[in-house]
Amino acid sequence: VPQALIFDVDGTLAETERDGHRVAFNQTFAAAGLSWHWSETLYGQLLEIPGGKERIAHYLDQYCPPQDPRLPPQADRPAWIAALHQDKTQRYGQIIRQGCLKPRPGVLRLIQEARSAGVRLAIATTSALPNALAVLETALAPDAPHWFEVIAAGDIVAAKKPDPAIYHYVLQQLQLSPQACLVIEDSAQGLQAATAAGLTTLITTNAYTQHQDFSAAQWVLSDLGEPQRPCTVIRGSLGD
Ligand code: XBP
Ligand code: MG
Repeated sequence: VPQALIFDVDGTLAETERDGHRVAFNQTFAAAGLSWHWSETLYGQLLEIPGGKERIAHYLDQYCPPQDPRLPPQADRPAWIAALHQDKTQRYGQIIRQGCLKPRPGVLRLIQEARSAGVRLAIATTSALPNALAVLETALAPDAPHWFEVIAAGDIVAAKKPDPAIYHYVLQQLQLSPQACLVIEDSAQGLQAATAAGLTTLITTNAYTQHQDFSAAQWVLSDLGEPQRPCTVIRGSLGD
């Protein structure tokens, strides 16, 4: 039994990308007078860049003409992107808090069992802190942020996943070795970050990540399962 569980947020605790983050980005772009629209398919590709600001910067680089006169000059772009992202965070919070976001199967059960067994809990997410809190409070419970000893989010470290920095940070805060912890993630970038920090990872896949390379994971499951609706084991043995 691990001493601590470290959870990713987006795609792991709840499905937040397609109808949450993606919609908030598009609302922000429209409000800023930009003709950008991130379709479900394009968003799947853009998800390879974790972090909202990083994703916008990547989109500008790869999909927009370099000398577009409607865009600010290169030197002003980091601040412009940060402002867009701040607006997106606001809108995402509204979408999540007004909606009826459900946790993924088995998430609440595992967290509750861990809490009653005295297993410590932490969060390691690329998303901004207000967004992570909105998901915890809406999908889990209003007091859920207090269940987690560490909530490491967004810019708390300089380099986002797949860099291991966020996991190093969580381990340092918990004062635990990687061997004492288990990570639950949904994406290859998250798995790469955790693995590089020496952590063992359980993957629950979703529509955006199911085709990714999870060979470094200890277990790959469709989800965490419920007693009435068991998960599908994609790789690994639950006896391990
Ligand atoms: C998911 C992400 C995030 C969100 C956007 O991170 O890649 O970038 O899509 O979040 P994780 P922000 O699965 O590690 O939680 O706009 O708040 O950056
Ligand atoms: Mg994720």
